[in-house]
Amino acid sequence: MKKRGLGLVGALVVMAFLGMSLASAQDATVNVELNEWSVTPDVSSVTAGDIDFVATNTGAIDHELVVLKTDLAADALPVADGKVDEHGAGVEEIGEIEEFAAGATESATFTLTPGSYVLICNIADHYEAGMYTAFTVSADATDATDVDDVDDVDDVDDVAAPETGSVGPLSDSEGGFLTGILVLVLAVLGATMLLAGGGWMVAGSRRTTR
Ligand SMILES: [Cu+2]
Repeated sequence: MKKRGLGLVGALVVMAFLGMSLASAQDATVNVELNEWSVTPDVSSVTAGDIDFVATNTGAIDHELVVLKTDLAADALPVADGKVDEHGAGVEEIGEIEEFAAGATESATFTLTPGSYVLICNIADHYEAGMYTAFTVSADATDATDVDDVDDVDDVDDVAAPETGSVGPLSDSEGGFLTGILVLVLAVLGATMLLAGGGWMVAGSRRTTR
């Protein structure tokens, strides 16, 4: 009985891990609550892919959901006549669920690439009243541990350059970019050494750079 119980626990653990890896894969669903005056997704980040946005208007008046890709801070988007300029400098409109009635739920699927996003309601004056939130899309080739690594890079940036203030999303992309460059340089270096017949030097360089 004990052994069978352990086997069952083991199977459940394996199933839990499988479920977690499936959940972290692309094609996620993001449930977003819209009301006066906030935009509240149930997750603040997803991995890149086709993302189903399910927006529920829990407020008393019409609202909409606009997905913007931007490195600007969520509260610093360009505004004209009470509305965010969805095609303004540094802003790219990815998709929109047109305004819909209080109490209703609307959904749409948008293909999101890695980067920083802001979710807003762009009915006149609603953005400035507070209907916005930052949203992050990470690379789909990474798993949960890689996301942690990106956070670590962000922390290092914050410590090294406190003057830059709260530019978290920017730091993430900068960190990923620098890491990519580093990996590329190491790969080219390694290939060059192998071609030169100095395979032992690659092992040496790995030891010193890691
Ligand atoms: Cu609104």
